[in-house]
Amino acid sequence: MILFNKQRLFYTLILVVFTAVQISCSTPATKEKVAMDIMKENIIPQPVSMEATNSSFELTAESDIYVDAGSEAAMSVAQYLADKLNPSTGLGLEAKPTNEAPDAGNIYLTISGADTQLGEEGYNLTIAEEGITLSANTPAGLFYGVQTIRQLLPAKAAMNTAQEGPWLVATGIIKDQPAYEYRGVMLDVSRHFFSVEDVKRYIDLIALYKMNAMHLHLSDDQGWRIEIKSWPNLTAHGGSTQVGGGEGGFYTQEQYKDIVKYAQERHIIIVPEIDMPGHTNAALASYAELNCDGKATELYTGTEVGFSTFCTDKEITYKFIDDVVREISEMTPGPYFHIGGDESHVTPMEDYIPFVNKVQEIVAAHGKKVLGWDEIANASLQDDTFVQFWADVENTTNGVNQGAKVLMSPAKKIYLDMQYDSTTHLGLHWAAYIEVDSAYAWEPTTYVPGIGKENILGIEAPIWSETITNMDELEFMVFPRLPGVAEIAWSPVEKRSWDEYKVRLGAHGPLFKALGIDYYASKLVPWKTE
Ligand code: TNX
Repeated sequence: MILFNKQRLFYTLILVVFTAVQISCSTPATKEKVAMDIMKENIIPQPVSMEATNSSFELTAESDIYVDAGSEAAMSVAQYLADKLNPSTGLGLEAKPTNEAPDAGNIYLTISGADTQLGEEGYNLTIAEEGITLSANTPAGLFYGVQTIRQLLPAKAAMNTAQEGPWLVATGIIKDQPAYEYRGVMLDVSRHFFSVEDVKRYIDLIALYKMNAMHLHLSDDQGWRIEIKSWPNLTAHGGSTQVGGGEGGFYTQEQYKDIVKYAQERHIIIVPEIDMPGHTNAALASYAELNCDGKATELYTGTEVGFSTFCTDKEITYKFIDDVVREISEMTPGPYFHIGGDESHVTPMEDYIPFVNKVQEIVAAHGKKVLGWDEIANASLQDDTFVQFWADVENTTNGVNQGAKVLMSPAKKIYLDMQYDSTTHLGLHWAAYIEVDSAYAWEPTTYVPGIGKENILGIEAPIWSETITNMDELEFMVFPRLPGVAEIAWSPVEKRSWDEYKVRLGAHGPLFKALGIDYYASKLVPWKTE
């Protein structure tokens, strides 16, 4: 009897303790909230508007990411966020479909009933003590809101090894949308080849800063980097080397499609470039018939420009271009095909103009819009041809006068292969030395007189790879200038000042470190270590 009572007491006690633990775990609302000021967070690009509510939301092991049932694309954004956060936080966040707003403690992504003013790419982010609600009109908008959430979490959330929490997010309301529809980078994979894994890593890094275009410079004098089934020697021979005489390489069509898909999942388009009629030695070395004298050239591993040209009055040249544009366009869901057109110093202008005119027609016939370096404005531009300004104001103005929109890539400001200063061990300086402040403190709508916001498609920062041989070197040149380019492309001009920006940029030091980026620690930036 006594024993029985003791036993009962024991079990009652256990029950009491168990219930108490349960109550304290399942009612996070009773927990003291940490005060946090969202205005002190360091989001890049700077959002259009932010309002603080001075508390915090905590992501816990109970949290999940809910998404309106029925949208696969929205679900994949939720899964992307879970995949980014689970390795570091260990919270086991799951992407789950729902038909209503979830209970407290969760993240909710919704594309129903968002503010139409947000447009195609904007988002509203409401962070309350009870949970996070992200709403947008499209999955792309959700994706950009998710990048903001990632930046609001501690930098170590970006690591791929287990880290200690807590995982707090400052509360407040963010309304945000981009200034320009095209926000991109260009990677030269011809002078030095970069692997599929490298390209994917670069895609991931630009996604964090809400960029949406990656232009791949797939052919040049030194290498042809994309498999063309109807002209196999382009890669077999033309892809076999690179600057300095190394092995080179190329993407098979399967690999290219894999890159395109990887980018698409991150709401980034791939813009393929086949540079012509100049910068074509790799093709001219692979097929004798593309040369006016019918003789194949030697492969080239130096860094001179402007010595090669297609034979512009041979019919086979246009058959070749048609095949190349067709095969690449079929694998490319994005709207653009870049035809290069730069530095064709050995193509007489009377040949260059009809050539560009014909190639524009070929690209249009394969359903793509033409992009070309500013020299193409010497030709008669079609209605939806876009001119990429890199150096020549006269060419670009000529393009605008023909009704073309401009992609802004001023070499003196955002050529990421330009050295920071005279001590930079990589890169070139033919356009300028570009310190971090110079790459940030310029304004696209006033940079070229007569070219205003209405003429500008967007901003793109190229990196040419004559001196850049691997990802470590690429990241040193790209970071920390890239976030500034992303901000120019996204944030309203009245929200931008170098003195304020440099503090936010400095706060991204720990994030770069968490991502394993070996960045240039410019003395102009007050870097934070944690
Ligand atoms: C100019 S920019 C080029 C490239 C070089 C680059 C080096 C442009 C359209 N043409 O061929 O790689 O300079 O910075």
